[in-house]
Amino acid sequence: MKQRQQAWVRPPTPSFVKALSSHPDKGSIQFQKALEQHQNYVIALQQAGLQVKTLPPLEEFPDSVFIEDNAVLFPGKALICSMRAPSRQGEGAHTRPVLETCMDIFELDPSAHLDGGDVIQTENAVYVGQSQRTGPEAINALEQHTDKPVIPVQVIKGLHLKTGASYLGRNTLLIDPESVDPEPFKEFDRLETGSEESYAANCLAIQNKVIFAEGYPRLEEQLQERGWDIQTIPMGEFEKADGGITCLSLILPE
Ligand code: CIR
Repeated sequence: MKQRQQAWVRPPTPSFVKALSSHPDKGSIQFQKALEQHQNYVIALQQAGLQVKTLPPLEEFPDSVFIEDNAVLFPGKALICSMRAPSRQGEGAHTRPVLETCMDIFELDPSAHLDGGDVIQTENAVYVGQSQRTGPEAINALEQHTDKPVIPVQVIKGLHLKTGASYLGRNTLLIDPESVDPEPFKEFDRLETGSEESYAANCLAIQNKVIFAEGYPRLEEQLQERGWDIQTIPMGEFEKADGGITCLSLILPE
């Protein structure tokens, strides 16, 4: 029997209220509510057919719930990121031992900065955001681990490339062109968020199912019309910490 694809998550801890954020409501983050939203997220992953593995929470790292940023995963190997934000720099060392159990590990040179949230992988290319957190050195570092072309993308607004764009599969890309330069993605069938629904640009597709932030009805309807099966979940507490849906998991390549 084929094994289910795995998703790894790390629940928030009480220190999550001190997460890095540029959001105006960051002062009202509620830990208990974040924990409930995280539990809902896990259920959504399971309902999408993934096997979820929960790693221990890390109280000393307020942003460690955003585990996507710790590593870039390729089939059979993981590139552990070297993160620019000082308060996040020790997170990768905690995620590495679990990744080591099932794949080859490579560490990014500490002089090169890269967050996993800046990497979108498609069938034909690896796109890397040039953002507040990820610099041009990451392009070369990624090229050493993939045969696909590595294409830089300017992040205009927001934290990461994936804050403003998501690849769903079937050549479909969701994008906020005010946050992410759309030019490198012109070959895709693009669905634009508009500035009011920009937060929903970050979503997670598992085959035909899309885990999607609650409260963005226009985009939700457009995706449904295109045949995607949408599962909405509340993301308010994570949004206040500049985090989106993909940030909350590491999905192991099949
Ligand atoms: C940070 O500033 O690092 C966190 N508060 C948010 C990280 C979001 N991660 C992601 O987009 N992959």
